[in-house]
Amino acid sequence: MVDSLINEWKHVFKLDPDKPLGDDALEALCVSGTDAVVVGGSSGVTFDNTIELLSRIRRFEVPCVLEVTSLDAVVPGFDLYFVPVALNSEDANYIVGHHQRALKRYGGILPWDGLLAEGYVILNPDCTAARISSACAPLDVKDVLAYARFADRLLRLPIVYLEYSGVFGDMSLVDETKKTLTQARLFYGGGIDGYEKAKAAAAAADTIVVGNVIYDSLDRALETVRAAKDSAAGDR
Ligand code: 1GP
Repeated sequence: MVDSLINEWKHVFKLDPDKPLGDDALEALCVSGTDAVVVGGSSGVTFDNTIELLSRIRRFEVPCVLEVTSLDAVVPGFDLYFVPVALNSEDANYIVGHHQRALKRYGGILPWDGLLAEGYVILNPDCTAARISSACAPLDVKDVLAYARFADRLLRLPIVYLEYSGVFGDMSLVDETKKTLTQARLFYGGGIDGYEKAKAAAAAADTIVVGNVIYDSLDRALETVRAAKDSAAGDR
């Protein structure tokens, strides 16, 4: 089952195809011990910059996932495809509309075994994803838990993703959300900028997603891998 591939993942890097990244930095990230590299971004993602980044990542063994955010940038050849469903969007396009149009175009040729839906709850109202999807945020804990249950129990989505992109979130909320899930894996992303925050987030979530810091400080980005491993070792 494709779901089982992600069940061991504690840490992933999210690389933005619209941001420059040198070969040495890319190599360091890919051989860092991270569990996977996710390619995705909220804006400026094109077929060309996505395929270019994929071909560079493919020099390494790390699993590589495309988070599909643009119909024009669906590049074949990734190990998995994550399809975001923005649960707290006030624009139905980000819950079902774009997805329905994608299936109209690609429904007959999609590698269904490699597709996983992510139930996003976008909690930083100032992030690009929140603005683009008209996310209803911030939310209180009851709202978040209700979305998490909706995704986990009703829709049976394999991933619930608490997205604080750009800011570090409320780890008690993340922890509480994880406890409500019965089968979905809890991804957390946002503001992880080094060892300490990565360790705290890895203790609260199942999988942590590290993005922006890659482009600010490669050393601090790499420390987050060790933090996730240390957290997992402490869990045992
Ligand atoms: C963004 O959740 C990821 O989609 C990671 O967030 O860029 O803040 O690390 P940061």
